[in-house]
Amino acid sequence: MHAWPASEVPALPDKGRDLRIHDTATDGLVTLDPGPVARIYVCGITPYDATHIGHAATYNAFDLVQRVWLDTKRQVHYVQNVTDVDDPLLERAQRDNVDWVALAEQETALFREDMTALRMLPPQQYIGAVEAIPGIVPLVERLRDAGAAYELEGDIYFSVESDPNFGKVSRLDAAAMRLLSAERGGDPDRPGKKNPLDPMLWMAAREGEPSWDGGSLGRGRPGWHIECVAIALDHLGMGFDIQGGGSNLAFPHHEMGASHAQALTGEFPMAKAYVHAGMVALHGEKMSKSKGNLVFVSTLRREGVDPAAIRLALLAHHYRADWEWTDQVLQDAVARLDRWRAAVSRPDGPPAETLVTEIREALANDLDAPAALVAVDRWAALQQERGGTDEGAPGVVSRAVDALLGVAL
Ligand code: 5CA
Ligand code: ZN
Repeated sequence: MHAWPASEVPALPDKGRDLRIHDTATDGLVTLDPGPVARIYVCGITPYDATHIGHAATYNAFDLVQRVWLDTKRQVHYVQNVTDVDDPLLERAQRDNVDWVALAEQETALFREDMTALRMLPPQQYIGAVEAIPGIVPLVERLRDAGAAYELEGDIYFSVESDPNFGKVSRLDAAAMRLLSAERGGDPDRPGKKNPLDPMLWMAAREGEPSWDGGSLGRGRPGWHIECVAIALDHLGMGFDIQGGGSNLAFPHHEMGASHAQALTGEFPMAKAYVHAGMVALHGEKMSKSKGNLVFVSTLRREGVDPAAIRLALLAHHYRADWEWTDQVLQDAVARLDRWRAAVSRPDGPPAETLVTEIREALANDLDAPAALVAVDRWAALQQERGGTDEGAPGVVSRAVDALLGVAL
């Protein structure tokens, strides 16, 4: 499917620093050395509702990753999926008595608009699960033929015991895994499974549900984790630099994905770093489509909130932190945007070179966007209090804020 238009990224003088980022699998900071083309896979939305602030915060983190890489004068190969067939989407369509395809298309279109408004860089490949099915079927067949998968009443399950590295991405104990499996789309209590954690690779066609030709698997639809593995391996290959998503994807989604890939290729890990963003809450609870405690990006836009202010509100929180959306968070961002815009509206100002270095260093240090904002605040305060004589400094600041933080002043 098509992605969304790219906003221009101004080139800055010299080069930024290499990215050091937290990897869930080693629970430590790693300095990535991506080569001339950095490769990143970010898990996309399940399009049954509009983009909320939690989604936007997660995509903001991985947008910063790309901006840091681009600033090191590398190219970025970015792939994102759309989970355009899955239980929650079908359930929502049935609840609202709408066609599931139309619902997915409508919400994906809204997501593209939101991403464009927020100046998130688009992926080079934006791939729906449905369009990936012809590539998924042979992978499931291979897993089955290699003994890493088994059949249960027509459904095909992956056997986690086939993978010696199972557990190394999320590093959770068996009890925690079992709990999260039940919460996050698994079926640990289904009788007949070899291991309660085994995830489905291929679900045999159910009455009244969409299904596709699965070759020797029979008609059905793909499991969630194999969808992302098939798309990532097809477009990026093994050993790409980052797989990203919110922290709720570490287990089971990214754990199972790494296992599927290990069973298919004999290699581990699929991604050099597993990077996870914190969860955004509203009224004390994680924002989630299933709970309905949501603030939508599109609602704020409709109310006339400047998308640059939304972006600044996201950037004010470290990507790994869990944080709470409040009116105050937005008001602070609006005020900050006003201050910054006033500061860059003059032709000259305080020197900007140090500021560019500070933003670069903050982001290279595990995407410390809050520190980058504080550095810009300092420059803006100086400009307001004393001004400066460096001609063109405000332009340098504008370009740096645009290129590195995705905020158009
Ligand atoms: N389609 C799958 C990934 S393949 C999925 O998780 N879709 S989603 O629509 O539920 O979530 C999209 C992304 O937003 C995921 O990375 C998820 O971890 C992240 N996300 C969901 N809720 C929040 C939240 N409250 N705060 C931060 N990130 C969130
Ligand atoms: Zn995914």
